[in-house]
Amino acid sequence: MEKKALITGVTGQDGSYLAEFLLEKGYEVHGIKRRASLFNTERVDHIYQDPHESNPKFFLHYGDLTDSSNLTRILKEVQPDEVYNLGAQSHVAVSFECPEYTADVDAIGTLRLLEAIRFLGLEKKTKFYQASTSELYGEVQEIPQKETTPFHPRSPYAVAKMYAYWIAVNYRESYGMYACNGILFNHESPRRGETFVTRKITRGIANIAQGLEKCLYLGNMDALRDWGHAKDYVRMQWMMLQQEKPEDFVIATGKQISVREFVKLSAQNAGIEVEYSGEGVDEIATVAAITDAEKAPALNVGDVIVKVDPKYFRPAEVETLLGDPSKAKAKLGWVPEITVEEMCAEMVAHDLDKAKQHALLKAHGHSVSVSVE
Ligand code: NDP
Ligand code: GDR
Repeated sequence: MEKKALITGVTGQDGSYLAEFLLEKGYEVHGIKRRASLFNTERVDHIYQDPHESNPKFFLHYGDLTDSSNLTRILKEVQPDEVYNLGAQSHVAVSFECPEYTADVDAIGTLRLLEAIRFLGLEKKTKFYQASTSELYGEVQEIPQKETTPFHPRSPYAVAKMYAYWIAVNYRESYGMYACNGILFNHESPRRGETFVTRKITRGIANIAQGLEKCLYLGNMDALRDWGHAKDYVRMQWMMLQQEKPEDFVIATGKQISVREFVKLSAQNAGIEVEYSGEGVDEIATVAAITDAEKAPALNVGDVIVKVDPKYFRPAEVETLLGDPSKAKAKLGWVPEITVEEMCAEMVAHDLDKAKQHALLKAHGHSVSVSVE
């Protein structure tokens, strides 16, 4: 029998890769999208299926994690075998600006979904995946972090996700639900939101190389992250729901690099060697050499392309994260296939393509706006 999956956050980075993955596996896939004043389905447009055609396998429903009756209605209609709760206000820095909303969506939204499953009597049928996060470790108590490492969240986002983590565990223990947490470390791709640091860097450097922007402003350059590729991580989300018993898993690469190193790597992929000078808020990255002038026609040796802007510092920072994915490897045979170097190359190539198109439009007199945050 064909399985049905429901994905919250289907229009996001992970939701789009997961929907593709499940469709390839033969699932009927339902996703929840939010109402927006502009189209917000760009990441899933390529898998859109016209509901008027015969036998569609991909369905989008309007909904929101803040709306219990809506979630209950969709769950009742779909009767999913698997629910992937990926929807969230997922930006750590923004959670300091909008803490109450973040708690409502990320913490109580998870409770709403679990409670709707229970209310509908689906708790023995529907398996539940919760998008937990390495941000739970925050002020790290142990290096590397594994499933047993104590939590110390450092942002309203992480505190909300901590509630979601424990409520998923609680529904598992209280009602025998197949509910599990994937404690995922940072994962990126060309579909990563433009305000997360990796994408901000690859996009910023591509735009600067093509003459669309002058300088990239960043916050904490010392932050260390264990960055993997979203494609590898959604595969693991599915694997976690195919076990006999629900368990929580850390998903990570086991390797970390700093924001500063990620800038350097991105620049190299854009045909530029950079050198750093200055310290703290005065640190800058300057073009030391151009290795591929076709990729970076707008730059000259000596140009300053990265500066620090303290507005990107967070009230409480997570300085270092490094995951230990041994349990996932031992129990599920999961290993990441894409390295941070390969991922960075893919992201820069994608953003350079876009920047070249924009530069061409600009050269022909069209107005091109490059949003920066
Ligand atoms: P994105 O920010 O790319 O996607 C978030 C999704 O949630 C979007 O589809 C967004 O809709 C949707 N959403 C936001 N608010 C609501 C709401 N109120 N009701 C319903 N849907 C909502 O995140 P990622 O794909 O990167 O991450 C997926 C999940 O995994 C998130 O829960 C995130 O917190 C978690 N996570 C991510 C990691 C990462 O490194 N990427 C690591 C660990 C955990 P819209 O498109 O309309 O904005
Ligand atoms: P993070 O990702 O907070 O780890 O959360 P992000 O890419 O936003 O930050 C990573 C690190 O880079 C530092 N940084 C900057 N960050 C941003 N966004 N913009 C900047 O200009 C900048 N300069 C330096 C940050 O301070 C931080 O240390 C992501 C999200 O996907 C969460 O949803 C997820 O749970 C975690 O990863 C795991």
